[in-house]
Amino acid sequence: MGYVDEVIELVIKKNPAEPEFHQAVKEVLESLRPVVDANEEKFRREALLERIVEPDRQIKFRVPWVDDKGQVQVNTGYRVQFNNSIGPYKGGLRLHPSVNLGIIKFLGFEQIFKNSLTGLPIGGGKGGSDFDPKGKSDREVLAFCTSFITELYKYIGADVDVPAGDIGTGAREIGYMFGQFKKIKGTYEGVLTGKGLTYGGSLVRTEATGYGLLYLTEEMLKCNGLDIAGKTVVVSGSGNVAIYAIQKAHQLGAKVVTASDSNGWVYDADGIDVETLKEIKEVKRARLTEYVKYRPKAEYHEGRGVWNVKCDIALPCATQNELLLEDAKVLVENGCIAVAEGANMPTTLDATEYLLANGVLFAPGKAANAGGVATSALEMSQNSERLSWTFEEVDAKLKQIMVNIFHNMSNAAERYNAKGNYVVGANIAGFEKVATAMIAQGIW
Ligand code: NDP
Ligand code: 2IT
Repeated sequence: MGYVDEVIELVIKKNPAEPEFHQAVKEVLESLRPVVDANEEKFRREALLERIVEPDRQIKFRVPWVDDKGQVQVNTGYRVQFNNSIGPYKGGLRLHPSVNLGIIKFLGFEQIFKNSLTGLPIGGGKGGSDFDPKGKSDREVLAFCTSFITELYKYIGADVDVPAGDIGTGAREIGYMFGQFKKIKGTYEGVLTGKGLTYGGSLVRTEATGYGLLYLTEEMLKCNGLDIAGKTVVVSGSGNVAIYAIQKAHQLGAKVVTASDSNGWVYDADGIDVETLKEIKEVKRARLTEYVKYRPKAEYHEGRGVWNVKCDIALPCATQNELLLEDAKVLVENGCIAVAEGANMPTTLDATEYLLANGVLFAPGKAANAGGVATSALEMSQNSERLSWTFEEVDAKLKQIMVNIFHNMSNAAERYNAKGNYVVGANIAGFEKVATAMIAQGIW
């Protein structure tokens, strides 16, 4: 058995009941075969793959808080510090009832290579809790966030580990967490990113993941002789990533006709109205059923279904494993030319293979959604120099980073005889820098 297969087997054996982590490891290691084959003896002697699939440490803790009825609730908190060979651990905090260790590990593992691709000095980590912010009052969210940081503060810091937002964690939660960190640690430092603009946040961070997704998609199309203007786009999700992906797609002359949440989806033939979506999701924190009240010509459908809408470009921006093989088949049948992942691992492995085999341009999440964490790293830079850059400055840097990521993954794919396979290219390009740093730093 080859080294790659041995390590995949080892991961499954050592981490049972963590299917999302297995999936993420498989995707990365399968892509690395040509690099591993060319360096097998050295990598084996150094146990490089065994080390890269084992987190530096996993922190799991109790998060007790009091709800509005005076009842004590108990959630589980996690922080997986996966790899800090190129910089402090960096990655978001997911607050969703589905959160478990395997999900945080898959996200932390992806983050290592994503962060490497940004070209910025950030290592990989991820955290979160099975707390569900939906339907909770501001006071309950504050109670949870305060308790969460009262434990997590011991393990994070501007030069150690810098968490940020992810599903269920936005500006409100980051603010509450920053306040508690400051109170108990007594330092005013860039320990979290995605902060409010009045206390160390960066302009463009809110928009960054969605905007970055479109900058990379635009470059991918351009380099394949295509123009994004005039294209019909379907988007899933209606959260932070989806909203700003839709906004930038419209600015670039494309038309986005769908958005979704975990209950259903909307089709708006005139193009999704971003201001309406922001009002419903960012201000009212309501369900997507509200959309048709503002836009009577639009349609609301229960359940899933955005991938059945005819489109040129599909942008999954909700969650993992939301685009299945059957969806990929419909997309291909409907003439879809490109899929770019705004979410982390939204496309299953068999769906990805099907899209690639059928000539669909496919930008994997660790490249396509890297704009969020890249702008977080720009927030860290601004915090370190105690200055704030303008919107235009940050946006220009973000765009350049996304264009560079596209070319780095495209070139890496070509170097290993996999021209146009950006999954292989992104994994190899992300891995090379981390591997070089790990080997240079001895055995740890
Ligand atoms: P939000 O919480 O702002 O929005 C998440 C959206 O996805 C909501 O519309 C939500 O619907 C939907 N969703 C979440 N879980 C599920 C589920 N299990 N089934 C169906 N729909 C679901 O999160 P973000 O927009 O920040 O994150 C979206 C994705 O992008 C995630 O995969 C995240 O890891 C990834 N990402 C986020 C970055 C960021 O900067 N925020 C950066 C890079 C990647 P509902 O409201 O009904 O739950
Ligand atoms: O998946 C991700 O890259 C994020 N949720 C953003 C992480 C960050 O540190 O900004």
